[in-house]
Amino acid sequence: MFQKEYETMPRRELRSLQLERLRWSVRNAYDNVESYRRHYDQAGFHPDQLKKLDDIRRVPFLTKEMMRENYPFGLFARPMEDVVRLHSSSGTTGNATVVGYTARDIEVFAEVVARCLAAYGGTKKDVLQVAYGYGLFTGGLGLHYGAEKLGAATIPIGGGNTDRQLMLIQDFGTTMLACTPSYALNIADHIAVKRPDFKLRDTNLRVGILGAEPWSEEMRLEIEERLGIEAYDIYGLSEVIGPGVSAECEKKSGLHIFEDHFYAEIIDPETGEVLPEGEKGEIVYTSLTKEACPVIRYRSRDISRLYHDDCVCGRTHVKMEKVSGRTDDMLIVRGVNVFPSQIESVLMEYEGTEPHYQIVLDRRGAMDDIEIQVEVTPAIFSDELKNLQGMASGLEERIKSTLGVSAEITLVEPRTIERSLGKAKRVIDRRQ
Ligand code: DLL
Repeated sequence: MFQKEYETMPRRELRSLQLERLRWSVRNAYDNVESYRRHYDQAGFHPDQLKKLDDIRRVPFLTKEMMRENYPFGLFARPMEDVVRLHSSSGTTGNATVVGYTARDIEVFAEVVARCLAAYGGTKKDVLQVAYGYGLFTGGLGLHYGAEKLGAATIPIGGGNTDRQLMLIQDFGTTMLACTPSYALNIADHIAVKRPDFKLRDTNLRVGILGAEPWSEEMRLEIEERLGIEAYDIYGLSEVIGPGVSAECEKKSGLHIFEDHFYAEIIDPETGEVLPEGEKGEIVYTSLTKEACPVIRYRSRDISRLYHDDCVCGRTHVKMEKVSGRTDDMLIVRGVNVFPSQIESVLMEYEGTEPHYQIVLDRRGAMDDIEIQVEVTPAIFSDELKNLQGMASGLEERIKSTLGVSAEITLVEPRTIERSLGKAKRVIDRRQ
């Protein structure tokens, strides 16, 4: 463990540390950010009302909209002279969200990522290839600083250029590879099609550090098998810090949230009500130590569940289930709520499919139409037409019985769905 004293802190002690830090963090926001002050004054909330941890429920939520309205620096609690780094979300809809870090924030960011790497068995003897994008996205630099903090030899290659990735894995003796799960599959495909001579299993690569997008258990198995690695989940979001909010441990059952820095709650996304432990809903985060950009009760839109399970790894921090989707990812098709991750699970359980798919939504008259394009293995594709038709209708039936919606399945040739270097684009919505 990278910071055992925090990661295994007895719950009582942890809660009292959280309360102390919560008070500091809310004060930091209220005293130094005008938008927070106005927001709280209007709602009749004052930081002095925080007497115990549960009082956090009195604090009004922070939403993505509020972050956008304050573009670029409106939510900063420190002057620019104290800010040493800026990151930003891509901002495909509306203003981008900008986050700033003080030197101390960067230190914490590196520490939590180093904790993740240690949880996957990483040590300073490792050689870590960072294939997340560098730049405004927090993935590349986040993993980079964490790997250096751990003392690993860090390779800042960034995303893409798969042949070069393979060359470095071989020549530099890479032991851990950090990238999105969709890019990991992309690498597996590339080897299968273009470099069948390349034997990944003969290299030192043994661990994948995969995150930044939802991926199913079925996809984990596929990646582990095809790349011959252990694939671990890493989670985070720019607003809260970047990667390193939570990580799986060797048990690979849920991700420990580093609760000495991030306080998590689950709410009902419709009513905003806090749900009891174990129930599924939207995760809300509060940063407990961030100086430049405090987020207090930030509605992440990510859907998960929180629980404690006396983990064998010894960490006392709460676990979150693998994120199954986002409230704003949820597709409403003919009135039925559908998550892309549910579709993925059905597709991947079916023999002959490849883990590359796209969901295309359209409107035919007044009706929503859903088409799922999924790649099949070369062997299946060269099969007789009637077998392909049988497979498509088999999948349609399974989608219907599992999700309750009818979808049209189109089986497509291997390698026809566009590959991503970073986060995959699974849904094309043409309904507007
Ligand atoms: O994706 C940070 C990150 C970089 C995490 C590298 C892990 C590895 P954003 O671009 O702000 O930050 O996107 C955050 O991505 O709210 C989730 O919806 C999704 N996400 C991130 N990690 C996971 C994961 C980075 N492990 C948004 N599983 C989050 C599922 C994830 N979804």
